[in-house]
Amino acid sequence: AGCGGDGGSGGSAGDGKITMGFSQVGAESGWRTANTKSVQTAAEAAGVTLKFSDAQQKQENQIKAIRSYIQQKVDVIAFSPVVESGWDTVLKEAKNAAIPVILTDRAVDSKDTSLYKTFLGSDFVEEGRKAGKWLTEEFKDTKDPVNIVELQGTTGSAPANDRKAGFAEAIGTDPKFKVIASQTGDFTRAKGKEVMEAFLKANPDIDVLYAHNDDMGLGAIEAIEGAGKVPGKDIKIITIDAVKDGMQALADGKISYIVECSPLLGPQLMDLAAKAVKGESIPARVVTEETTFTQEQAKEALPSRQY
Ligand code: GZL
Repeated sequence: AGCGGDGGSGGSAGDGKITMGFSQVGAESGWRTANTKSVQTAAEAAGVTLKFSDAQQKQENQIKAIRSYIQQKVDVIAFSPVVESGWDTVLKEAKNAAIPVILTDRAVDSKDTSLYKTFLGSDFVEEGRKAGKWLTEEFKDTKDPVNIVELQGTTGSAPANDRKAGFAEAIGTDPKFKVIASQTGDFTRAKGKEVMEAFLKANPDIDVLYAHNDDMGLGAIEAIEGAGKVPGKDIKIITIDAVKDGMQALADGKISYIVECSPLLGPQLMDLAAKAVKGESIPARVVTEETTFTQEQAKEALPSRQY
């Protein structure tokens, strides 16, 4: 890097190093843990000074964290918005302070897209479509109704809204697919188990569980086994993420199919942040590369999974 010079706003020590303020959703799932590790490791590797906060899945904590990063005059702010709405005010404050903002993982529904430089993360509608497509394939020869229960992610979050929409679009092609119950499990195992217990009590003949993440699916497996049913056999289970514990359950035949959602956003985030701080143009949308796994593919992939 060149001589000291002005390394951007007050956040950097003038040595070209940048300071990033990162507001993380929380620590609600295996995915989130892997995502946090990816961001922290990538910051270290990129020589980015990282100020990191965990919002315990509360929007007001994220807003507080972003305000404190503005006060500290960091060079760049990155965050994963726990829900889609309610960000315009604080994002306008960051814009007025001339601090670039990068959305990672989840999106916001702000109409004013000048409030952030880019959104780096998965296409959650496509993830829902992939889950639905597998189901229509799996049950293509079935004539009877296919009763589906759905464990939604955090209410109001982009992944919950979009995974629900994508799945509904894919199964909407055939009226035999019936979503007989759909409720949030807040992306956690505990809540997933609790809600699945209620689903099982109210619905004797569930054929399929569609869970918006592995963790809720793993909690639901405990409920299914507690009810004396066999997960993967009596009730087919489709989840999204492909974290290690989910992949193990897939390899063990308890989960039937997993749509991957990669949490490894750290390196791309640091590249985008460095460019944003320098005022270089960056794409408004960077979509994560990710795939899907059957039970056989999980057995092959497990040994080399990073998370
Ligand atoms: C998706 C991410 C979701 C994961 C969940 O990108 O926001 O939040 O699917 C996590 O496991 O809790």
